[in-house]
Amino acid sequence: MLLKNKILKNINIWLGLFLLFQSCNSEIKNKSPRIKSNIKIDSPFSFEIFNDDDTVEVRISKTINNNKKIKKSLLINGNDTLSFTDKIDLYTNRNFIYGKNTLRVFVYYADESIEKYSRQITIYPKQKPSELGYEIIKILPHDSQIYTQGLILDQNHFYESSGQYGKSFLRKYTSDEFVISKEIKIASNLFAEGITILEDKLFMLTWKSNKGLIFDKNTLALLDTFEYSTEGWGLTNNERELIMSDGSEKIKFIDPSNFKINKEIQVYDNSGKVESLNELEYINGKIFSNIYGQDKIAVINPLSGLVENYINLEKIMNKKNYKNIDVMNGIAFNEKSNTVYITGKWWPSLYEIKLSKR
Ligand SMILES: [Ca+2]
Repeated sequence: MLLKNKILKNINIWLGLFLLFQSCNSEIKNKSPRIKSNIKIDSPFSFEIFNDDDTVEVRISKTINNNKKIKKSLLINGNDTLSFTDKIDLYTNRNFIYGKNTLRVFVYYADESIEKYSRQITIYPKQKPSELGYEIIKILPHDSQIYTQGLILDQNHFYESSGQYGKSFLRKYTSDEFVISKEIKIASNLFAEGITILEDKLFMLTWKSNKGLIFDKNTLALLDTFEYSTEGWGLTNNERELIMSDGSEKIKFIDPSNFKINKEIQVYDNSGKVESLNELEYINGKIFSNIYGQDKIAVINPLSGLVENYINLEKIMNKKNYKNIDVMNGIAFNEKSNTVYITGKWWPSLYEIKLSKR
């Protein structure tokens, strides 16, 4: 009997909790926590896509129940602040960046209240990237044990990082005889990624550890570490800033003295965002980027993120001749000869190529 009572009591508690939960739910439904919108943005639509030279019409209207008198409206776009009443036209070639842009609208009422609204739009470049041609100058040996993540030429040495957990290393070897001058193992919990040399320091990213390593470029002695919030993929520099990819369409420009992000660009071509940006090389004012999984290099404008050219390297190597090779990755620039070195993960060759306009 006692047991029965206990069960009944438990059922009652559960029933009570259930009813309480139900009533809470209906209360939330009845009293919407959403703030009432007094303004509608009629144009542009959310996530609407525009091209270069398009006009973006920004148009707002009051909702039916809004009787408040509008004193003025402001549109904030990038660094521009524009005053308008209910409609204003913007040109996409003024202060927009390729990719996602957020337009902010501030509505000031006569009763001193202010409302803020925002809308995201996307800008695509109109221009289709042209293809660059290439000529193979030389085919050189490449250690097929290297799972190439970063490749650079600095004076008479190549520096190359090899990835994977427990197997990552950094190698420095001569560019003429391919003799190893120095090689160091990377801690087994780190997956080595992109490398770049700025002044006498070699900076290395790691894939998912949010941790970068700084080495002395001569001795490869570890000097310091740094942190970042995204994955680490490719790395290069413009002599002032580190330039970093993270596997997305974004490229970050980082101050090497404090690792703060100075700027970020979104990489777009005429058909949309270009993701999986991998190994990087800064060549004559442009960012060259391997695209992960494709034998294709994007030549990117560092100011706008526009892909100006593609280099199609699908035919550089007859892959049927080789087993166990992975994706193309690795771009290094030879300033003296104005040539570019290309390789891939576990590739047996390093290709020296000269680029040409088609
Ligand atoms: Ca490189």
